[in-house]
Amino acid sequence: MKLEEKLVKLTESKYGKKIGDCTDAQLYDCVLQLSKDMMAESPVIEGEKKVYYISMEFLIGKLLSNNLINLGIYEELNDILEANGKALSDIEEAEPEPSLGNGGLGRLAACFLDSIATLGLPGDGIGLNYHFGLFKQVFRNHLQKAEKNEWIEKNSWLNPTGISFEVSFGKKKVKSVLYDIDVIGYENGRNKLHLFDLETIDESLVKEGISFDKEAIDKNLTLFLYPDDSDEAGNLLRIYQEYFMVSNGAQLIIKELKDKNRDLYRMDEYVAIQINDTHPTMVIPELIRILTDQEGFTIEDAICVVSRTCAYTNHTILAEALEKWPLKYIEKVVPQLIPFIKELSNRVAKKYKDERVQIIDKDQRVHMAHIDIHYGYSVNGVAAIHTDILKETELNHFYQIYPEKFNNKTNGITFRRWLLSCNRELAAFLTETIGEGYKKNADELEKLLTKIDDQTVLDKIYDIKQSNKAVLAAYIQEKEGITLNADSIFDIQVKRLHEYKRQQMNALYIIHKYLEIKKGKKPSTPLTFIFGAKAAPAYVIAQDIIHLLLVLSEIINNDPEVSPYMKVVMVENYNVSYAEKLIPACDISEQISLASKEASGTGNMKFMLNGAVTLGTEDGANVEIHQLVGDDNIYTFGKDSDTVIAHYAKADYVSKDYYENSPVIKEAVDFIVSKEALAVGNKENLERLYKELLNKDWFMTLLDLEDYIATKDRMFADYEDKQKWKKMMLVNIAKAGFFSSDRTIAEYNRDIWKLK
Ligand code: 26Q
Repeated sequence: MKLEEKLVKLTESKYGKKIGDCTDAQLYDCVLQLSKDMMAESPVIEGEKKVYYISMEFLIGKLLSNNLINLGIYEELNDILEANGKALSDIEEAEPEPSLGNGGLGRLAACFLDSIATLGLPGDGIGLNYHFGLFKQVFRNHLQKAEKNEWIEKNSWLNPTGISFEVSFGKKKVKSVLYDIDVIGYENGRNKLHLFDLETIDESLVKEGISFDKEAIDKNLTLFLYPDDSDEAGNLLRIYQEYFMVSNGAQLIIKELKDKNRDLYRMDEYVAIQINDTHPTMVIPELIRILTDQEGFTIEDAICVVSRTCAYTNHTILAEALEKWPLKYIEKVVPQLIPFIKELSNRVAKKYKDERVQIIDKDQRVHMAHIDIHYGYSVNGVAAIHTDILKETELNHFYQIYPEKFNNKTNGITFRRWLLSCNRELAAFLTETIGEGYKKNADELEKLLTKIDDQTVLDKIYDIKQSNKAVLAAYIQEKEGITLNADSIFDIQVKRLHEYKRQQMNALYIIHKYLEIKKGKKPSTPLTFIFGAKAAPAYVIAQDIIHLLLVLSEIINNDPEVSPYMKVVMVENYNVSYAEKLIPACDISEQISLASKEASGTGNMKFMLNGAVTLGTEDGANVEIHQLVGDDNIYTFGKDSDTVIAHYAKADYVSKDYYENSPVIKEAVDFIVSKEALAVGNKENLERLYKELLNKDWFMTLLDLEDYIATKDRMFADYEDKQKWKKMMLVNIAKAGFFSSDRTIAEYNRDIWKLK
């Protein structure tokens, strides 16, 4: 049956209407069904060995547009709808965004699933089906408020499977239910994302905002994604969630092996388990427990085969983000795991005396990463500099023991979502200019370099950017009620809010620029500063930084002297869908983390691919971007990672010295508690932030501020040279091929999974 006939059949049977008479929501429902039916017909990817990517987060974003692209029917459907007076883009708006992740790590997992299927590799995701996911962010009185995010509708991408397992928390038992989401490769077969839910989940537990009874585990377990990304203490609920996920995951893996009559003693020949950060670490003792208690393995055999099956990815060097759970907590949640964790720990203690490599430390805390490193066969970092720091500093004592386990896998992004879907105009132009090949082989983007002197190509890339900026300006007008000048420079920083990412440094630049304009020094081209970020609700300073940004936005946008030259926007509830609108419209990509702290970053890659120029420190994957595009096509500044690491080692960074020695820094910092700022903002928030910067500044904002200001000013000046800027855009696009997650996944497979 033809596509149009299929759709007509659906709209008529579901709503008794013709396509043109349906609402966008009705059409979304029908197109959802149509895609699901087509995906179900696509063959499941099979093979001897399969990878399970196990992760607390899968930040998959809306799925419609991507699935249509991967099914190869986007254009055709677009035309059909248009012929009926409908727009696919409107229909896409009707889809709710699943909010199953915090940020980078969760989005990476989603990109990886797309690439695993696209490369035709057998590989499934294992995670949790959080009903309200990560909180929805709203702004009230210039402060972030968290609300529940209801995203699951009656008809959705979730397919009930009928599969259910029992999970024991000591004597308490709960049951799971499994939902699958099909993951369709780009013009390839199908894998699955397995999301476990609690059978007895009770949404009515949530009354106000995001508060609920934390004790009622049998009702709350899969309500929320713990909204903490590396700060503040974790809690028992997080451990309950982690164990619920891994116990279900382990049972599913063993069930699938048994269904295929595989010999469990040779599990490692059929299965690789990629542990996404330490959050799923308990899968190691859990598998060992199941194999010994239920499958008759000796502890020796169980440890041996599990260790050859599990591989660990590290995403951070922030000490506070490395999970260390008190043994007591784990004992309270899953007493049955304790003997196994102790056994694993004892074996290590017997062999190695070094306190730094122990699993259970002197304070009876369990270092989750240490379980992964001792009892997994691979440890990887997510960018070259990050892996080097792990080897040389953070995990050096482990590297000494197991040099062969350590490897780098520089992150990547799926070009289906971050180019073909979010920037259709650019993708179409690239196809016209260098052919279709880059869609499957991202390195072919380099062909664009042959056009570096082709004026039509340069102009067109620039024009597409301008048109994306106009689209974004209209969207921001509608959503945020702020009018932007589409001809201004769009300078964008979007990512989770964290001091190490230094949104506060960007804010200080904005203050500096504001004061300069006040003094009569106007920029040649108007400037637009855009932020998007959620902050963990318990992370106090992060809330203060959001407050400052909202206060600055209020002051500056309403100042008739300044607002024609600069505007500041903090978009509400930044998420994947918002990113898809912001990234294609960006001129300057802010990647300004304190060197050594950002493991990789993946936003940096998305911006580059869409023709933005990076303003960044030599951190994470920025280093590799720099190497690829060369000195002339990136703006770097700030102290390097060695210098920063030395400051920490010697504890000799004193922020006040920088404040006192630089009138520019002093003026900007003082503004935070100026009369003007206090007239709009709260004393408590602003004073706390001011004091933090002066007395602590753990992430060394003031260390790099002057260099940042100078470099950013140079960048704005260079923007005036349109020809130069256009060439920089082109080089950035052309060199982005390396950051395709297809490349990353091919490397995981070659070095770690060895699937085929
Ligand atoms: C830990 C303990 C208790 C509760 C929560 C957590 C927790 C939750 C989420 C800790 C960390 C995270 C998320 C980390 C993350 O997103 N890291 C990012 O991973 C990206 C993909 O590799 C990198 O590009 C980023 O550099 C890194 O910050």
